[in-house]
Amino acid sequence: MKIGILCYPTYGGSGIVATELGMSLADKGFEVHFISSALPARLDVTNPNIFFHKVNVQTYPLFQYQPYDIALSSMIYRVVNLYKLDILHAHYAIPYAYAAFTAKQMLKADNKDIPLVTTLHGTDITLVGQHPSYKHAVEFSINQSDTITSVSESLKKDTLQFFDIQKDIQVINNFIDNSVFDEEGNACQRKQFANDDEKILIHVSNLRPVKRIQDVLEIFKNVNKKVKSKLIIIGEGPEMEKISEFMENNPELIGEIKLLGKVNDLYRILQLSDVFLLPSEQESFGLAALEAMAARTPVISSNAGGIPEVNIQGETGFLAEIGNVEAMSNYCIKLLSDEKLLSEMKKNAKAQAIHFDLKNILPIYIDMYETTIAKF
Ligand code: GMT
Repeated sequence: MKIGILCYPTYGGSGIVATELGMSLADKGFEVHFISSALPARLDVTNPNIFFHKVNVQTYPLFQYQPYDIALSSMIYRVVNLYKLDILHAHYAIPYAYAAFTAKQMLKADNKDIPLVTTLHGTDITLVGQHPSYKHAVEFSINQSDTITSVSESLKKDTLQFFDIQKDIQVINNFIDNSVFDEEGNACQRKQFANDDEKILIHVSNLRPVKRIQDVLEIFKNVNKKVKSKLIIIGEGPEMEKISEFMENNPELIGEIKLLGKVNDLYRILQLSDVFLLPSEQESFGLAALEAMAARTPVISSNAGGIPEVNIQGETGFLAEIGNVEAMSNYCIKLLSDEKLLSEMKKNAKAQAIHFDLKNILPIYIDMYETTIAKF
């Protein structure tokens, strides 16, 4: 099977899921063609089954906005023809499902066609896709997809609530490859971030307002008063300003908070952390929480969207209402002050990550591709 994957190249969850999925399919012998505006962050192009096609946008002074979606449709059409692809998989409805639909129309004009799978990831439904400027086109292109998948039950419910969807939505959960977490984080590394008597709290995101960074900082402030600790923040994004502002207002915490930006060895840092904070306003799944769990790190989170499908109350961590900083702080203090509870939750977090292992989810994707092609 030859599969075309359309995705964002950046560190966002949808791009990561698309890249990891494509690489795993390539390892299984499938030919996988990535079509994106830049090389996806984690893509290993040394695998002979992986191909990367960069979408080039021709800039022209007449255009106030460069027509990226036209370049994308054109590239999809070209790659499908050149490499005789069997199926297209759009990750994130905007603009991928829409551009793939246009490419299909171009193929139809040549008496050809290709099945299209669209995977809904979250903000394409719960935030951006609902904006009146996009809503009709998003709804239309989702309905034009041959198969629709969503990364959680919660996102499926939201999609059916916010859009008039005419087809079934298959839930295929996000996954994690636990085999890359097998090595234990070493003590020497831990010392780079905290003293032996300190706990490590961690937050990883693209620092957008939806992640509620202010809550991460306030939780840490409360915890730090009771438990010797450090906070590691990984990622870059528009809320960086809020962190600087918080540090200005809380100078005593400057030495306790480490801002690492984008890192290459995320998993090794997660492995030496004690608790992962995810107080998001919205989260269709919470891939970052799953990555933390695979690294044996329990999660203190909000109960937004699909998080409760991943983080289980009292087992793999604790959940509270969105914005309930006090409850999340208290849970965190409770967890970090009780070694027995902490070690139990670390074990449970890992067990939950194994439940979402790549080995369990990849066959579901392959089966879904085969069914989609067979029905087409
Ligand atoms: O969370 C983000 O802002 C990035 C976004 C994306 O699409 O890149 O993440 C969404 O997709 C991830 C992968 O399926 C999910 O794990 C995230 O929960 C989801 N984010 C939101 O719903 C806010």
